[in-house]
Amino acid sequence: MRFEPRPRAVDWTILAALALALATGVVSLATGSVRDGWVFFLHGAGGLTLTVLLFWKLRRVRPRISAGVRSGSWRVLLSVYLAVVALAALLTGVAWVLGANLDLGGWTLLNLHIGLGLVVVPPLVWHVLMRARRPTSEDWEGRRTMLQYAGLALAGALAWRAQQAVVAALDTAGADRRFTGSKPEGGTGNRYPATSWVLDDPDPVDTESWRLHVAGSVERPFRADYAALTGDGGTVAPTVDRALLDCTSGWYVERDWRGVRVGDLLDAAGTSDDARWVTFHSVTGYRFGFPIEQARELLLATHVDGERLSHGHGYPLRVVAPDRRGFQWVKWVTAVEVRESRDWGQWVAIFVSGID
Ligand SMILES: Nc1nc2c(c(=O)[nH]1)N[C@H]1C(S)=C(S)[C@@H](COP(=O)(O)O)O[C@H]1N2
Ligand SMILES: [Mo]
Repeated sequence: MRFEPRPRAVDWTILAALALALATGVVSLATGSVRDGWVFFLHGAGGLTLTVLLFWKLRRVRPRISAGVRSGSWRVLLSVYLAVVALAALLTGVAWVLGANLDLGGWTLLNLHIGLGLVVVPPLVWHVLMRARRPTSEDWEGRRTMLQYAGLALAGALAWRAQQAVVAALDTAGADRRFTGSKPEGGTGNRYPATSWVLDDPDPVDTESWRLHVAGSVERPFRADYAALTGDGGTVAPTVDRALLDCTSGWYVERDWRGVRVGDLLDAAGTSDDARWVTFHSVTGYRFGFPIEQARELLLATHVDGERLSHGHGYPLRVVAPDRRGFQWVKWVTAVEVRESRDWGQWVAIFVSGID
């Protein structure tokens, strides 16, 4: 039996695998919960399967490519560009898993992988629009095709498993990765990278004038000063949560965060019956929201491992959101807004905040 499916089947499977890799890649950025571990598995196994498919395809079209490049056909050149970007995305993904990293001025090899993944999209769309041929039933027919695809899926899963084993055996920097791909940053307290993900870079917050506003769909909106939140003023009792901050740049730290439980703040304000979401606003305009039941469990931290938060890590107050990716841990919080509906604008705000 020939292991390689028919050309058109290979092409469409590449498209499906690319779509899967892109979709799981995007989704993986927004989740940090172990329950969503399968998303990361599909991303890894799908990427490895894609490598095999691309190998078949490139071997097949090689003569056409050389002819096209020699005659300077821009269509072929664009296709070559697509192949190069896609292969670079695969390569950087695998290299990251194997423990490699790069210092790209604050960006990591994982960021580069994400960037390459996004750069694949325009030439891919163009390639599909220009060249896609509808597959005929012959391309798929029969038990053979089913077996080929079962084999492919199995090979992807096994390659993924083997890769995990190799990394563990080599004990490279890749070995301590979480299922999200992130690697540990050591240290204690404030000693770990301070990350602002696009442009946020506020002046240090002056807690003489700073207040936390609790408002929106509540019965008794109020403001609290810094002392009230650290326990000195006694509005709400501080508590400590051990929680893991996992940034999509590919690192994580685990710390003891001390602060006030959001549920206590909401109880003090008395939420209305229609309250469904809670958005945390930063002094920079950055903001992120959570369903109210989840928001109640979160901590607004003033301290990390017993140290007052440094400016870079969000002094005076930051969100601590276990199982959520770092970008949702809003820093320099100044308002807790109780809402009746979801805040879609946050997806714009996290990209454009800090632009003045
Ligand atoms: N206001 C604001 N909060 C923010 C960010 C930001 O850019 N602005 N970056 C987020 C991202 S991407 C991460 S990973 C964490 C990083 O927290 P750290 O600076 O303590 O490492 O903060 C989050 N909170
Ligand atoms: Mo991040």
